[in-house]
Amino acid sequence: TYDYALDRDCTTLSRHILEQLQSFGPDAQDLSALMTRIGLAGKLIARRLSRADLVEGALGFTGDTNVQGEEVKKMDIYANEVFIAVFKQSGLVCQLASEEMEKPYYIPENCPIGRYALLYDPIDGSSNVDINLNVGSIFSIRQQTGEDPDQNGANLLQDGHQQLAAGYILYGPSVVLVYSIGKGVHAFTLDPSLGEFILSSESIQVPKHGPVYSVNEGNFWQWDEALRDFTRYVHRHEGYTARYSGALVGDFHRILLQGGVFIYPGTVEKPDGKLRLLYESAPLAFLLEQAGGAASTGKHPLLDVVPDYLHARTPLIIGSTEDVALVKSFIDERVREQ
Ligand code: P6P
Repeated sequence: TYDYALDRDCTTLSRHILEQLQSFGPDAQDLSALMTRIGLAGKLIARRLSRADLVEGALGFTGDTNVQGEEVKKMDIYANEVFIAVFKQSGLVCQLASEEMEKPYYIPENCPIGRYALLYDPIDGSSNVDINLNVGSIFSIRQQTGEDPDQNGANLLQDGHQQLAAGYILYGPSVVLVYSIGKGVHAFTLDPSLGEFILSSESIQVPKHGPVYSVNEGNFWQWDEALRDFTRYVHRHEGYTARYSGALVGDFHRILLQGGVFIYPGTVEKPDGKLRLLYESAPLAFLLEQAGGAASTGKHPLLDVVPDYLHARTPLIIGSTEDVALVKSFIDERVREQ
């Protein structure tokens, strides 16, 4: 008899990619190799996180600040170095752009021009590391095209539809890698006994509506009136529940699986919101549209936005189509009144 459990345990990331692409051409091989290396980065970071309190020098601050103007944590630097180390000799990636680096990192040696660019947030939600709550890594893979004479990532300023692959690794009770190469959204769970990411959910579809709204209501006083209208609505209507962990990847993963909406709006202090387009919002928007959801800045579809700067921010409203539409209905109502 056919052993489905054994076959499932053999469905690793690389095998799954080749099956998705139904081709074994150079691009398929490249994407499979790229995703396998993303998986290796995830394993290395997961290993560090799982013993962070016990590893001398793993936690705490470096004393520097990053492009966010946030204090840099040692775990941010370690995770950033992991991605560079993993892709250094790949011969696949020429450009690495990260929240932790003002300018992209180039891998000149053994790297034919016009290969791939990796844009990533190595540890998102790192404030959660010290209290052992979930954190994540977010990644986006693009074709490296065009010149970057000033080495500031000018060739990466493209809309989100151009992404070849996108996804995240959620470091939670289990380590889950979720990816899409434009053929649906699929989740893999790290089996520590094998040291492999094994297929756990295929072709994930986000519910059309969900009970969860995920937003930091502590910023209520900083929001536009439209967001306050939405919040008053969900406060007054049953069937909604608030869930917010302060770490984007975990909050997003809940929306992907259970439906609802995650919002990081513009605020008085940060009119364009806090989240970075190219390596936080756009990869998640790519995934969610593949899963039948929606993502908006409040004014435009998120994937249409072309940033003017590598670390550009946008407001983010992302989740079930009906819930994103509800938030937008309050925005549009306020616009009509103006
Ligand atoms: P706030 C973490 O610093 C992060 O970038 C995201 O992971 C998270 O969604 C957001 O910021 C939380 O920001 O302002 O609600 O604390």
